[in-house]
Amino acid sequence: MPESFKVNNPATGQMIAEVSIHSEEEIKQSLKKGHVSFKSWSKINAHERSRLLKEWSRKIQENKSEIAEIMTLENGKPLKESLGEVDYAASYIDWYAEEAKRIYGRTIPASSESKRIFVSKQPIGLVAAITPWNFPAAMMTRKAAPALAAGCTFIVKPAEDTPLTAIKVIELAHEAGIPKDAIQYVIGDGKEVGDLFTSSEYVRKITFTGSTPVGKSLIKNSAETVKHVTMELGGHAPLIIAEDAELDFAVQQTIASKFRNAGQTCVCANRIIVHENIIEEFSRKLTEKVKELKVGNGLEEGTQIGPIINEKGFNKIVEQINDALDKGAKVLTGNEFRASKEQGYFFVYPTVLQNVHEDMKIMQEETFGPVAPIMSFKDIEEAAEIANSTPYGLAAYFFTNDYKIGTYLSEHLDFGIIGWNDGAPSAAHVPFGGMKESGLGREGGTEGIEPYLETKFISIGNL
Ligand code: TXE
Repeated sequence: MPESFKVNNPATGQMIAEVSIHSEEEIKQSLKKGHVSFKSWSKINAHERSRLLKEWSRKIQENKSEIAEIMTLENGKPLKESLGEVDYAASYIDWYAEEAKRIYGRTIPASSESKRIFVSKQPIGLVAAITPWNFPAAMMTRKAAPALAAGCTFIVKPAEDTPLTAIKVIELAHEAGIPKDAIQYVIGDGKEVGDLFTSSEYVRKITFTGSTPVGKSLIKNSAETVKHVTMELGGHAPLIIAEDAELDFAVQQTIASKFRNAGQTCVCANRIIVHENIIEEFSRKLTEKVKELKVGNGLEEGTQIGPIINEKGFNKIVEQINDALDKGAKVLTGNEFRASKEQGYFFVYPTVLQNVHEDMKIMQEETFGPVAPIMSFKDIEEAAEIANSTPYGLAAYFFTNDYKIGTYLSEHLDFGIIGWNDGAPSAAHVPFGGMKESGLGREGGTEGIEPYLETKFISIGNL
């Protein structure tokens, strides 16, 4: 195993830092520390845990510009989006700082006068998280905040492409007064660290955001020691435009959903499904707006589309576009690239494809790039069928002011997140997560703290 790896700026390919990799022994030590620290952290009263979380959030806000700049340097997203992500990341800490004080038990009426039955909630123990590079701060705080709020201790392995943001945010947690061993990070290869996490006797829960195949292997490995799991995996969001939709609004929301983070989000609209009577007008309006999007280095003023994170991501996008073109798709704009394998940067210009059909890879596999494929439907039943036709079930969007169509789609789309006239429904106070192969469990909202709690019932007899 190499002793360090390089973190590169995906907009230029230049190295911005070299990060030391933790040895197997160091990782095992960190897991032990997290386990030992659970005994003291879980005993700290909820109001004090809440206060420490609020202080962490305050420190993140205080260092907002620095964190955002680090994020843009290692992830490539436009600085404005990075600043937005810092707020989003802090909002999970704020939300769970309050939820810490609302972990309630229950009293169950007993079947005999001499008995009392209580139900209590208690933290499950050390939580190990593996996070992706697309939201390097928020994907971590969305897990760390409810874990710490519940009284669990937390250890994270950030993605190899973007460890710097996570390191900075965790340093701020320590500065805020959260004990060093209660929230830790380890740096290393995904598979190697993942195996140490899943095989560790100290870890009681694995929480993961990333690709579906890796999620499946983590679930399998976690079964050995029956760990709790929360999985936020890939998505392939449909976005349906009904015949009556307000087209300008729908176009604006489609762009916001599809092209944020250069299309590298698990909830971004990947399959644009438009009523046949309006497909020409919608496609024209969308294409006009997409042509205006500015591609470039995320640190430059006005950039809206940054680079693709790495060569692997770039190759997958190009392969999907080529497969669609081979099978008859038509390019309305885009299908242009600025990439250098030697220098290590990969830009994909925002692309709109028409004449798309379901047997193209782009309609079946998560794209993770700024490509909007458009296909048509005749009636709303067909639209729902197309939408449900992949193994994914994370987010789905539709645009209509017809309450019957809206109600039908809300009830028939097999997705954990539904945006009805809303291209950006995610927030700290709502339950985020997928059905089918998009995952297990929910993060955010009141639901998001449950996975960090055990339920215990206490029966008192002979009273
Ligand atoms: O994902 P990986 P990659 C999807 C998206 C993207 C594709 C590949 O379609 O194009 O996945 O991206 C760690 N055991 N999503 O390669 O490999 C890895 O170190 C344990 C959707 O980046 O899943 C990193 O920390 N961990 C997604 C994290 O898993 C392992 C976000 C994600 O990497 C591991 C990212 C292993 N065997 C990609 N192998 C979303 N849901 O938003 C890797 N990792």
